Amino acid sequence: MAFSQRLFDAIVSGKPPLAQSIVEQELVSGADAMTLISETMIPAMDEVGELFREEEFFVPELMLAGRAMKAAMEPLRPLLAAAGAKPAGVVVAGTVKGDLHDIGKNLVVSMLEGSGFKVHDLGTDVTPQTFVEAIREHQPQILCLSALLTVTMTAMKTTIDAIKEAGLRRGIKVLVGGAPLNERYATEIGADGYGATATDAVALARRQVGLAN
Ligand code: B12
Repeated sequence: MAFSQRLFDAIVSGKPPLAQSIVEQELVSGADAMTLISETMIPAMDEVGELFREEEFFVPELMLAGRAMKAAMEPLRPLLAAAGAKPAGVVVAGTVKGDLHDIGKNLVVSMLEGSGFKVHDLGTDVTPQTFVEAIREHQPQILCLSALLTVTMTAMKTTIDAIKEAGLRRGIKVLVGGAPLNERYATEIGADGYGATATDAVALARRQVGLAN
């Protein structure tokens, strides 16, 4: 089954334990992890965003839906990670300063791990300096930056500039993503690539390390 109305409703209405148990049941019935994410769970978050925009939902509902999405991701995470085999490269990832959204970033991290990348996830609200230090420490080939707010998109540029100033820009490919971004903005701020989905993140990362898709 491609679309699960029960799961969609459990996420939109912000019920974490219910959302998680529906995912577990769907998996037992043979549902595919990526199909559940792309055809039910992401559309549910889009619906929540729409209800927030229309002022039918407010921050508490947004938070509950976010928690339900995270709970629903729990049983899927090991399945996404199990999909890959040999280490493909090293990645540092994080949501930029001022931004607390991490559901999309976590999906990108899980998918990259599933494709064999070793990912150092710095979490949310990550300062440019913390990114710089993590690059020094982990020597990644790829940096993944995520932002969901128009006001925090600019922190991506600040981060890229800080990496340049630290003399670390040459050795690393910077990939950016998040709902308010597009290809043009990515080019403007000097990123190496933009991806609209976690699947794009994997394709871009594989390309950057010279692996065919
Ligand atoms: C859940 C949510 C929250 C939760 C976040 C919980 C969490 N742990 O993440 C909470 C309640 C904390 C929250 C808070 C706020 N939120 Co909010 N939130 C959302 C919501 C509903 C869903 C976001 C989400 O998880 N989407 C699902 C994931 C899977 O999608 P995604 O993040 O886009 O990621 C995908 C791609 O973008 C891509 N991707 C993501 N990162 C990367 C990185 C790379 C390198 C690549 C290649 C790809 C990639 O791959 C992902 C998977 O396919 C959106 C609406 C929406 N539909 O986007 C609003 C939304 C983003 N929030 C919004 C707002 C305004 C806020 C608040 C300011 C509200 C307030 N007044 O306090 C605060 C800001 C807090 C802060 N400082 O960050 C606005 C932003 C408007 C704008 N243009 O700036 C939105 C768009 C809602 C709206 N319609 O108005 N929010």
